Amino acid sequence: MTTAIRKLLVANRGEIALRVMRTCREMGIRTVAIYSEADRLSPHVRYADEAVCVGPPPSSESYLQTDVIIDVCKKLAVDAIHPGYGFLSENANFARAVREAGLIFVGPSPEAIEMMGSKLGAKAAVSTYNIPMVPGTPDAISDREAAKRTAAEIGYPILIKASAGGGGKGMRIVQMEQEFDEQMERAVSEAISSFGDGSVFIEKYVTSPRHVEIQVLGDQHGNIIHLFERECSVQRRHQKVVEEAPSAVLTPEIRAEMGRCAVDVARACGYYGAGTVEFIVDDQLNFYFLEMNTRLQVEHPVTEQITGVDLVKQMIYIAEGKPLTIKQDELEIKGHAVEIRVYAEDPANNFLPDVGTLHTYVRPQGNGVRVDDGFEQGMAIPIYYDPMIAKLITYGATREEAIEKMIRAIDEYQISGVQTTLPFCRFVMEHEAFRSGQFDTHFVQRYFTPQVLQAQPDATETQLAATLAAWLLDQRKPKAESAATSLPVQRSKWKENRLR
Ligand code: MV4
Repeated sequence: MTTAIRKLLVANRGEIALRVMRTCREMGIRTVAIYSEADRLSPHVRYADEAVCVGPPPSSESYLQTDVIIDVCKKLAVDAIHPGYGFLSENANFARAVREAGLIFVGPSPEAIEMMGSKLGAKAAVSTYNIPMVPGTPDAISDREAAKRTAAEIGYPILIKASAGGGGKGMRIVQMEQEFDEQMERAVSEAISSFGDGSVFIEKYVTSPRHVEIQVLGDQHGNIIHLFERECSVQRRHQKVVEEAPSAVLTPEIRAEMGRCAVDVARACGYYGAGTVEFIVDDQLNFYFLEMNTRLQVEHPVTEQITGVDLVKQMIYIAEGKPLTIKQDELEIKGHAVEIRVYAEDPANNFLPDVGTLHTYVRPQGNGVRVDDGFEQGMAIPIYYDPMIAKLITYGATREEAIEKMIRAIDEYQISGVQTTLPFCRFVMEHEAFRSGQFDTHFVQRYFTPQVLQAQPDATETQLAATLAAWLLDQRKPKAESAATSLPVQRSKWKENRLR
């Protein structure tokens, strides 16, 4: 049975809310935005066909208000809710409440969310399939001495992980047996305080892993496909900074094998919707299943670029109950895509959030450049939410070309009023280890110091002042005589905001 979605509410904000609404518009689906008092002027609010304020700025009083959101759906005759990422996207109770209100949740079943929300649950679910996992304990640790014996068997260093954890929270490295008790106590108390669940397990610590994840799509009829991998090893404190597709190191054989495993992981939990199966890959290219993310991910655009598949469109079709029309053997990787996350953070100052007003905000354009953002020039970046300003995605025939386009696009990007991670991303793009593809999750730790940003080419302040003066003069001329209509683009300190 299929149910047509005519009107969809996006329970999110910023770039992802816009991203989802754009596809809805292409599909002829009417859109409803929700927004907090801090987001009244946001593009996602203006883009939507209708918009409703759901509360004060803090997320807990607005974007996380299940009952309020469902009420809005009833009042406005909404058929479906897309949760985006973050907020309520991986909240099984929310998905259940949506279903019980007679609405369509554009995502997986509450049962699948629940199962994969627990790392131990996920491991148990896939145990009947032939999926490589890091050696460790299959259950929550109840007997510490038994766990120590397991740790000695698999060999130190080991990692203690919280079953309910995510994004590296509640994770502890244990280098040797002497540290075991202390780290175990820390891990458990961190797990209890962060997740209200003290279940932990241990795994052998893979010392120099790459983070490679596989995008999957499943329909409600049991068809599951994968859309190849994304490599997300360049990250800082579990915050991804650069993502790309495909990975620079996978062979077609390993890719096919990982894809098959990812499809089995999805099958193991009766998955439908878009999901991501996360693996770590060691320096011998052995891969191990870690966990599954049951949402549309921030970095999904790189997959869209190399496959030509609109993932949000597929999510909507799946939610309507339609069978997948894409066949696995019809899919192929075409070209290469790179994404960087542009944050309002100061890379010269330990990446401290630097929220403020976007005095200058001019996006890069041109062939192979995609910018997914939720801001406009003059807007303030609210302190209440994630400080991501934009995702900048470039696409080229080869990895080299995508990287070259990225450097060009970073140089075109003009942001002033806040410090951003653009100079840091430029550093990554220029780095030999990144260029060669020989890097792992320790890339930032290993190579980045704030000093490396000083070495980047840029205009002197004098040059910049001259450029600005010329532009200002030009602006005062009558329109027809005007030689330039916008600031000339050069490698400048605009993005580093020296003129604030
Ligand atoms: C690991 C690991 C090494 N060995 N598991 C971090 C987040 C969570 N999703 C899994 N993580 C890791 N699990 C074993 N057995 C190293 C990491 C890890 C990591 C993984 C992916 C991307 C970035 C990372 C940064 C530090 C540690």
